[in-house]
Amino acid sequence: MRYKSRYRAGALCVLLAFAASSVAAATPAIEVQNAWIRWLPANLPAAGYVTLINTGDRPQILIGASSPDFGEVSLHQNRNQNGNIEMLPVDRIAIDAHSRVSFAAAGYHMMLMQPNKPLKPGDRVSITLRFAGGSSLTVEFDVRRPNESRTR
Ligand SMILES: [Cu+2]
Repeated sequence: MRYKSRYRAGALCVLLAFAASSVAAATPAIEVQNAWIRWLPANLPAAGYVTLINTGDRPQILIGASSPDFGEVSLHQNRNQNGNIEMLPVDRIAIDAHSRVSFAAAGYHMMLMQPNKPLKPGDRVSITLRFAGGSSLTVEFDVRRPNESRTR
């Protein structure tokens, strides 16, 4: 009798584990901190910064981003080429298991091109981050002046 009820509990655990893994396919095990957009005057292109924290046991790979407010969002990295800072497109940003990538510190940013409306400090912009494996995460970014980057 006791044996039987243990077996049932085991079957329930398997079901719960299965349900949890199918949810994980849609939403990555990623926490987001300090999502902000550096606003520049005179229609200069804005850049998005964020800290992505991988709370899971598997690496997560950011492969793209999009926003209803911009025609194009691309991943860029600043690199020092013989003393000149150049920005180059990157097609993936890996976040190892149980680690974080801070865009600003790693030289990454999201280049926001073709705005659908003028941005101003205080606005919020929704950007969807796409990860390898088909999961995605929509994040609200605060639009700030460059000298407000350290607030929050
Ligand atoms: Cu750029």
